[in-house]
Amino acid sequence: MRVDIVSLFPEFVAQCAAFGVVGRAQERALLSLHGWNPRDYAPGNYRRVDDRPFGGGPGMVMLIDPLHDAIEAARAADPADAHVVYLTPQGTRLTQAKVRELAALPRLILLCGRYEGVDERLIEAEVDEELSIGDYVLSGGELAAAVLVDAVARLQEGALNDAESALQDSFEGGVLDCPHYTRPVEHALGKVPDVLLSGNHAQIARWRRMESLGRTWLRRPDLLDEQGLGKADRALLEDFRARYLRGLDEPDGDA
Ligand code: 6GU
Repeated sequence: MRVDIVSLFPEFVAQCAAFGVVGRAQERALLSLHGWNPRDYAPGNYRRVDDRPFGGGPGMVMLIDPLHDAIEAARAADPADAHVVYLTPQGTRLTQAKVRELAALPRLILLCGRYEGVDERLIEAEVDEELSIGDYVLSGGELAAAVLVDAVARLQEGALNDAESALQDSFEGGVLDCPHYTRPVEHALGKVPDVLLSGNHAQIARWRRMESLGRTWLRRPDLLDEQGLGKADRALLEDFRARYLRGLDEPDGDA
């Protein structure tokens, strides 16, 4: 897929995408990134890209024209229809479901704001969707764009190796991942759970599923649709809860 970044700091996003799975996706030509700097489309010696807000108040607002011209230049660089996303804390929250939807498109244009924001008329005219990556404020959309690029890149067919893909599949159930351990078995920080050393693959799978469900219940109850769980999962979660509550009762016990 092709992703165009419209930003005062397009190299910032490119750097974030240069390593690991995303860097490899670019080497494999599964992802191509292109930067467009609105400053390059701003006239005059000052190349001004922002101005004071009508109505007064602090901060600056990004001007329509440099952004508009940068977006149009990005659109014209490829014949495929582009879905334009504005990264802003005012957007709807990015989820893995939205990532999957966007990852299936042929191309995206990501608009990154700085300052207090972007003139609303530019958003109305050019933007298809406004997205936020969470309930906190960043100083610009670039990090959010980098997050989105990472998330869509790893879903491109062929971006992940087999092992990474298998891992990915195991997350698709909407529950958190289970804990992982590697050597040594015995360490000053603790011992690896016996079940993982048992060689009993059914027991191992059962333990991992129980840990996943239990962690989701403890940490992210908002993700857990208990009614939607199958009978076996509900039983596993009951076992986890019973063990957890015993542990609360007996802080020195082995539960
Ligand atoms: Cl997309 N932009 C900014 N500036 N802050 C954010 C954000 C986006 N998502 C969460 N915080």
